[in-house]
Amino acid sequence: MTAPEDQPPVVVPTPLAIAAREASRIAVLTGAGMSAESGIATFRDARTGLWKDFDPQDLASPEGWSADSDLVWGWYRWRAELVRRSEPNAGHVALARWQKQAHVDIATQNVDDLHERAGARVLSHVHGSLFEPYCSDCGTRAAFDDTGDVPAEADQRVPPPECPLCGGLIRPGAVWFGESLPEDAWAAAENAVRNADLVLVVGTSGVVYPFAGLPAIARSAGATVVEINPVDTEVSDMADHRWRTTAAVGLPALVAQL
Ligand code: BV8
Ligand code: ZN
Repeated sequence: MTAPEDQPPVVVPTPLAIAAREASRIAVLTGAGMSAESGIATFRDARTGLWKDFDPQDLASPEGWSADSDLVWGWYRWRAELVRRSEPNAGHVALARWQKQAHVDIATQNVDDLHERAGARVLSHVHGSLFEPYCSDCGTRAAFDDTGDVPAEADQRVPPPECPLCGGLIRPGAVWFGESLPEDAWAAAENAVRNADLVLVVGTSGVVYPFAGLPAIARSAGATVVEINPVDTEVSDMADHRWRTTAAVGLPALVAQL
């Protein structure tokens, strides 16, 4: 394993370096790849993807919940514990640092809290949060820490807690497939990309709509769009520049040269 000082310096592509220095409003759109270097599995990377053991429609959907709420609750509770035991990576820290010196809006698909734990403000969690469970009947928010046992395995069934007000089942605070995004979160994300000079798309496969439509909206509004991702994605053709690097390598180098 070569020590970091032996690594060749990361060269920020010049057009991106200039755009980042000149932009007065920046929007950063993040997906599961943003948290990959914190050890949180992504959704679709075959070898490690969260869904390698499960069919996403079985778990991240209202149908999955009504079919087996113990399995769904156990999977989300296990994921929340995984996040709690993880740390923000250098990419999360770089974005938090950038926010101290420029107008940087972060809109994320991620349901983890690693941006916040790095000290960043998140404008919008468009797919909700692992840490904001609520009653599936009356909608009352449940305190995450009161939500009981932590499963040892991802597929361990854990009965969801009951709502103290109405007895309904407490559900994960994530937005499932077929569910509408929280209106305020979506509006904030769309507004951010419509008003940004520079939009970074970091660590997303660009598969899930309507979030995956944001780079096109940014482009039509005149923003420079830059993708930071080791591989091509469904939204690569919406990018003016494609930097084939990772979140924890690219973002710190970009922010360091501002
Ligand atoms: C909705 C929460 C209205 C749960 C998730 C067109 C318009 C509107 C809707 C649709 C449409 N077409 C289809 C739909 C339906 C559906 C959809 O998009 N389906 C897809 C599968 C085709 N959309 C919806 O249902 C949405 N709701 O539209 O409401 C409505 C209402 C009723 C009826 C109709 C419409 C709701 C979608 C929300 C689903 N919930 N998550 C949970 O977390 O469990 S989605 C889930 O996928 C996560 O949020 C995740 O973030 C998201 C997207 O995945 P990515 O983040 O991109 O992660 P992925 O693994 O795919 O990719 C990782 C990337 O990182 C890769 O590119 C990899 O190369 C890269 N990477 C890896 N390592 C690194 C890295 N990059 C940088 N650095 C690294 N180190
Ligand atoms: Zn209730």
